[in-house]
Amino acid sequence: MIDQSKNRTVKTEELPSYQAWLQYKQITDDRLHAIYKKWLTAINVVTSSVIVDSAVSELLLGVESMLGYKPVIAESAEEATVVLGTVADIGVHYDEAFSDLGEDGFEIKVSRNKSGKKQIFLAGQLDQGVLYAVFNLLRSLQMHRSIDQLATIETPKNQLRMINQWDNIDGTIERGYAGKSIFYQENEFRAEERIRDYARLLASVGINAISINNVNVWDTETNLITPKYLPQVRRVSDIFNAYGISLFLSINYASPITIGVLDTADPLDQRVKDWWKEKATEIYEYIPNFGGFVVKADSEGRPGPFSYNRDHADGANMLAEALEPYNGIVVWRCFVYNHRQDWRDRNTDRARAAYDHFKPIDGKFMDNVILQIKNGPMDFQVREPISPLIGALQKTNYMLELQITQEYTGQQIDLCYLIPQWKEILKFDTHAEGEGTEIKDIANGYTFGNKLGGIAAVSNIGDNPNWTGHALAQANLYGYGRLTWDPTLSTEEITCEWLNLTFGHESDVIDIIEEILLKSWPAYENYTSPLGIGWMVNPNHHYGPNVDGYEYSKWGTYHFADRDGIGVDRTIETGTGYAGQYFSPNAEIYNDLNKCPDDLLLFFHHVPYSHVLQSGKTVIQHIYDTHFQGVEEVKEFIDKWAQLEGKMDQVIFANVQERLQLQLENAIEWRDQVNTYFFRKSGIDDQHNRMIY
Ligand code: GCV
Repeated sequence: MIDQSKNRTVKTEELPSYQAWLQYKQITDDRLHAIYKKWLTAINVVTSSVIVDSAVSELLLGVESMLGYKPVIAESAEEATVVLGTVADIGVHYDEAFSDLGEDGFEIKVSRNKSGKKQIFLAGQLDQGVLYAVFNLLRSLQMHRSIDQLATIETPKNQLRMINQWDNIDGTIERGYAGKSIFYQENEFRAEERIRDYARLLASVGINAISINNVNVWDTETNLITPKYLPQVRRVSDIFNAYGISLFLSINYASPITIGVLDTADPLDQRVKDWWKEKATEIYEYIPNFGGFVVKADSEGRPGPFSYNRDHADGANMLAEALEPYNGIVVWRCFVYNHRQDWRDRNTDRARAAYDHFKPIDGKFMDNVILQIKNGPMDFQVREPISPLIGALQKTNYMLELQITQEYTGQQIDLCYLIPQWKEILKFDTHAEGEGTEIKDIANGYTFGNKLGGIAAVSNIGDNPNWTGHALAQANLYGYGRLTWDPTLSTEEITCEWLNLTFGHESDVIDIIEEILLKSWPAYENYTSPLGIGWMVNPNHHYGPNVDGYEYSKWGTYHFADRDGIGVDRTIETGTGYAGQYFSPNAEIYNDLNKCPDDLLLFFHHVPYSHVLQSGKTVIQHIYDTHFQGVEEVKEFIDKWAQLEGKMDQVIFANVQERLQLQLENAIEWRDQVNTYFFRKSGIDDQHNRMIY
């Protein structure tokens, strides 16, 4: 890209859209600049480690970029205005006491020492806490907070704060909408600089674990755990470790056959156990800090223990035993269902599958296994109920899985800000231990006293210069990290932070973007599939409408629309019984046609088009109204965005403007196909006589 004013090519790394929320914009307010400058002149580093080195270089970079000078590294306490290190190391040099911070926690203290000197202490319980303290301080400065507001004590609410890359080693990304992989190209690893910048972005929002390859582990990727690739995996691991992030690999459950010499992957076969033990030893020789394995087994055609009539506890424990001596963990996914269903079969219900498979083996998993459960029982739809398995498992470690990449929510062509959706998920009351047993407290292991807990999410980045394809989709990655750190943060707080860090502080800019972001999930829901039924997308790539696209397929995702009505009967009495997998009173609410919330009605009930919703509208009129409304909302986004021209970075402006036009085309297609389909099926007119084809 040519910067006309400087008459030179601007490097990708210099683009604000590349720097994302780590732009460290210059502070132009003289008063604020002067205050910050007094406090940030000399840094005394009392802990020496790779992670603390990252913290120091980030602090120097941030201060220089925001305030225009580089603080000096002070040799002594006397000169220092900032003291940075672990609680223990600070204790050796200073007479300061810190709170009990927990493993990844930190404290920022602002004080004057005995001689009246101003000092900021950035103290971590461990090294990674120091890094989090630095990022927290830098965020506060970018938010233009006063010195009084800098002091804070934070401990992350989730132990595992994980990102799953679905990158293939040929450079493609399964469900990736932002270019190619930053990790791989044509079966080799790519340059490391961009990976480091990704590590910085992730660490800045508190992520502490990453799996770097697709959970569908194809033949070449199976070799990532062999000496052919382990040295390169080690290099990537070192980059992430320097930012407090441990590296995991997705493995092929059938590895002993695919890359070993065995004819079985039976988890109870001693040869298989030994193979994995030797493999673990080899991996840890290369990568002593290796995090562990992520496993998709018996799912969508991937191999698993079912082939040997073993259950998933047998499979997971066999791997866990191999990793245990090295403190490695097994992340075992619960996305297990029959993907070869006969659409004529009305008894099999994909929504039931995770609970049916895993509830009976609750308590059989080793301590270093953690199950990973998708937020909904189907697959990351714009709206679906919470997986009933969360709360039902009470003697097993498990964590929540979210999808940042927008597979079913507009593929980063359409805008869909997902933080409000995730907030609803985290706040959902399962009633597993009576009223107030929210997902956020179950996922982190607190409710049932689990040893491990946390949240994982599928990443939305690629090698697009702006990381996420749609520049505003960066907000989903940012918000995911922040929510994983602290699920009690409100949508408003997270949105405000991201906007200030990315766009600065002009309220006429910020207010417009905030409004668009907050309206985008409801708008997307309005013009796509109604009332919780989901799907209706084009098969395979999942973008754009195709009402019957999956109706006669094997994937178990049906809407059962006929001339009289639509929806899946999942009630206890006449349906698949899925509603009964919830605790009371959720089970009764979902099961009861009159109590079930409108937005999930068609997920739980098959109803006539004339059924009157709690909103007072009929189902068919709701379908027409929301689809017309959704398109109007996208038009509003376009008008609002146009007001921002010249008020922000031109590259970001143009990117979003272009995507919004594409979104409008998509929304119109959804509106017209869905409305026409249901008008033709039902023969019922729109009360407002709008154009339906
Ligand atoms: C990685 C859905 C997606 C698949 C994905 C799978 C999973 O089916 O369409 O691309 O595979 O979920 O989560 O394993």
